[in-house]
Amino acid sequence: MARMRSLCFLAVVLAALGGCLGEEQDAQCPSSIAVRKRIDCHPQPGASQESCEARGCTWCSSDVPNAPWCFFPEDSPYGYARSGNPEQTDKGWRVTLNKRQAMSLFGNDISPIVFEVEFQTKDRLRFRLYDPNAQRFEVPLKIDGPGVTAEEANYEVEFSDDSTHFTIKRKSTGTVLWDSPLVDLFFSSQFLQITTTVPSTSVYGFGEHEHPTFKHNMNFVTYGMYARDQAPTSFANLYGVHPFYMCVEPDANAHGVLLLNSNAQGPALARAQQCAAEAECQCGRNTLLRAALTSSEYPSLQAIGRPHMPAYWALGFQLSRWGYNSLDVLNETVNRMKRYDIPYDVQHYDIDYMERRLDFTYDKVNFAGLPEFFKEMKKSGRHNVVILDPFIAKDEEPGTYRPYELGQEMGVWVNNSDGVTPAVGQAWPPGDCVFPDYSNPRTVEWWTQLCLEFKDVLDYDGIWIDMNEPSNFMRGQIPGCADTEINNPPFIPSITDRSLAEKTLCPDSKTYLGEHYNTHSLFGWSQTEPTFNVVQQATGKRPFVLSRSTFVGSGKHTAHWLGDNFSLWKDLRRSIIGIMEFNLFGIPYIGADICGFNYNTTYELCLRWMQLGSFYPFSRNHNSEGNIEQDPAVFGDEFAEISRATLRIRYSLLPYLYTLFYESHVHGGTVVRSLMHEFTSDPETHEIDTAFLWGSAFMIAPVLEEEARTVEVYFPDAQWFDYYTGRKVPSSWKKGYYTVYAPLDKIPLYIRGGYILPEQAPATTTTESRLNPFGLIIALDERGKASGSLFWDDGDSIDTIENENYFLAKYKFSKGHLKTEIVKDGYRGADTL
Ligand SMILES: *[C@@H]1O[C@H](CO)[C@@H](O)[C@H](O)[C@H]1NC(C)=O
Ligand SMILES: *[C@@H]1O[C@H](CO)[C@@H](O)[C@H](O)[C@H]1NC(C)=O
Ligand SMILES: *[C@@H]1O[C@H](CO)[C@@H](O)[C@H](O)[C@H]1NC(C)=O
Ligand SMILES: CC(=O)N[C@H]1CO[C@H](CO)[C@@H](O)[C@@H]1O
Repeated sequence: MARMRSLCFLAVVLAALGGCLGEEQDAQCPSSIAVRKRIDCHPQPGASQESCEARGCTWCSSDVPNAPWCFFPEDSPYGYARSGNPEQTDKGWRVTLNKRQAMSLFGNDISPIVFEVEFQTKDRLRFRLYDPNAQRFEVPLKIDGPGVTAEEANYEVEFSDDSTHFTIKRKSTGTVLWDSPLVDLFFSSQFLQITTTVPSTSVYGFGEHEHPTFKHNMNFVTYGMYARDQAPTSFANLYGVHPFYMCVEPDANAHGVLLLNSNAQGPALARAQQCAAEAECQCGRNTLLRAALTSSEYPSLQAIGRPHMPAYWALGFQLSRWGYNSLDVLNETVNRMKRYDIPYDVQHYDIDYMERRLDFTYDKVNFAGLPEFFKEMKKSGRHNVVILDPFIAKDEEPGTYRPYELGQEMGVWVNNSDGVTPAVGQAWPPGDCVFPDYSNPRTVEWWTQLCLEFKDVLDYDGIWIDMNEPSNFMRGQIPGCADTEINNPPFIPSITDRSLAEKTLCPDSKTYLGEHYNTHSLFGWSQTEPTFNVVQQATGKRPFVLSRSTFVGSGKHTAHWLGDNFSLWKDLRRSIIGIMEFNLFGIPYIGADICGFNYNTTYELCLRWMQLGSFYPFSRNHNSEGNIEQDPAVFGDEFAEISRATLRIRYSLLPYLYTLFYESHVHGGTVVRSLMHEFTSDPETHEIDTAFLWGSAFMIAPVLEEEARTVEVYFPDAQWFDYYTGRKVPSSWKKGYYTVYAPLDKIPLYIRGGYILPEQAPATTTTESRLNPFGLIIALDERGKASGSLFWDDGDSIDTIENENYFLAKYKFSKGHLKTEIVKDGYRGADTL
């Protein structure tokens, strides 16, 4: 009990409204539970009839793929029962729950527990389940609201008449958004399970994963979550953790649920044929859920923090690769980019710029002259981003490697379970290394000092923080993990290798915030804010941070890319799903490695990827060591010209994209979004993940297949215009798929009538394009109207919005006239455009 730990497993059973097919039970089974409503009673591998029945559950096979054969019977011997009436609290009420019986699935069950409800805002409710007799680890994210009365709230929380379920309803429609039977609730030392029924199968989110579709497959699918250095593979847990889902209700309202927990977890989703569906999830000790009920703007992000405002240059095209291996090769690459005049703003420097992969050094042989090269890049209006890894070599000659010696002196590393000796592992640098514990304020001091000093060596504009899951090239630190409960819990969710230590540190390692068991998936998150702050301090400008590992709320400080993807057509296609999901997670500044990271790319794949990637919010071509070069200038004239033309479209629309980032920063919401987001009442759009929108108005419908010269594009009900010709698409193309022509040099792009998009003549860098004339694209709807806005500032000063140093105009077009309303006129530079 003294230890703070948690592991959980949450089963969410989603049942759609209306008559249900497929509710029939399996003929041979003694149970009256329909196959598709089964909840797994043996979530760890190795179930047998014997082990199943020993735990009081029903064993019965099934033909339904992945359906559990061991499941809870109707009269489950588990769960909790309510004791007494709810007691009023400041912002809601709380009630005590007692365990019903002595049976235990994984031991150490906790009883009583408290179920507490807070009416935080009229659209946001938080409920918590906690142990009233022990202080357990909680994710250090403050999510609070002013509080409203039950009458003011747009939702209603109640226990069913027989007190066996608690439900959350949307008041205006009566739709049940959450319905948890107390018999399915588990709350033990290292296992927590909660199940719920949600009102439809239009469920999105849960990350970070490579999902094959944006709308989830609900056929007993499980997605484990636990930060991991793992190239994207279906079902594998990847770099970050976002236990958030959004559900579109049958009447096109939507709500989101955040299961705020940092332990290893594994939501599983299943459904009963047409109607019932089940999502199973898993959460920790200190679960806190958010039900945000909003009608049109899904992630208002009010609770977790809104995304940072990227610098304008950060919206330019970016180039990277691991394995230039010398400044000469890099310089050649840059020179050919210039020769073809391909728009290009940012150069990234992966670990090969370092001396023997040591942080805060550069290779003075192969990259001799790098500081001067940074200056040349700057002079040409470009920016430089350097990579830094979260492991520090400990075996360098004494007196030669200050980052280690200073850190050692300051006591900044993650420690072993003894709390005093540093955890030692192996990663990129030679010899062994230690891991900075960024949750420790002393580590932040150390990191800040080193990053500031390094700025005098290489004049960087941004920092890329990689490998911060944290990655360690072994199972646990040297000499391996002790065989204890914390390192080997009785249940491990369906994460790769079913190990909490594989490719990282032992769960019993000590960080300032708590045991690694609880803080593992917060490692990258805890590194992000200090890095954001030091980049701001070092540059005196709006910071650029790119983090591989992210958690709830990371978007406040960082960009993200989808990791070490493959140069495959499948990955090209799935990148759209990834960028739409990260927009739901509040990290809109997102992209995938254009042309793919692993494997050699091909001419056609890379060309189609340059076209799609030209519309990623974070647009970067990046490549792994040992692969053929894949920058857009290396494939010859035709390729370069097509890439240049597509990027020039991006650059001309950057004022629109920048305005969308402003909206997201100030009001929350997405930058890139699915068609479902804008046309929610059209069920066809719920499944579409091959096309996407910038804001409300700009549709990108890329080619995603080899040798394809056409695309099937779905046109939701609106007036659409072909971006290239300005012509209306035929008015008969409404709510249907139409085949459009997409030769190699073209990515289909459409503008939605009713909107005004600001644009600016493109140039080779944003430094130059920002000086060019502006224009407006006015696309009228059927009534001859349109509206839009433009946000503009100097592009890289800190807090221009907070300091009101910006220009904001609203445009309205009707009856043949354009009306401009200047909302804010705080930026001088806007006068000359
Ligand atoms: C890069 O190439 C340009 C053009 O050939 C040359 O002028 C410049 O000196 C080179 N810079 C470095 C650091 O090699
Ligand atoms: C780790 O150990 C060092 C001493 O080596 C100590 O100064 C530091 O406070 C410890 N940190 C944690 C989080 O235990
Ligand atoms: C990629 O191409 C290079 C150069 O042709 C070759 O040496 C390498 O083996 C290729 N890699 C793969 C994975 O095929
Ligand atoms: C091309 C691509 O980016 N594919 C996948 C890469 O990995 C992420 C996970 O971070 C997926 O979401 C992408 O779809």
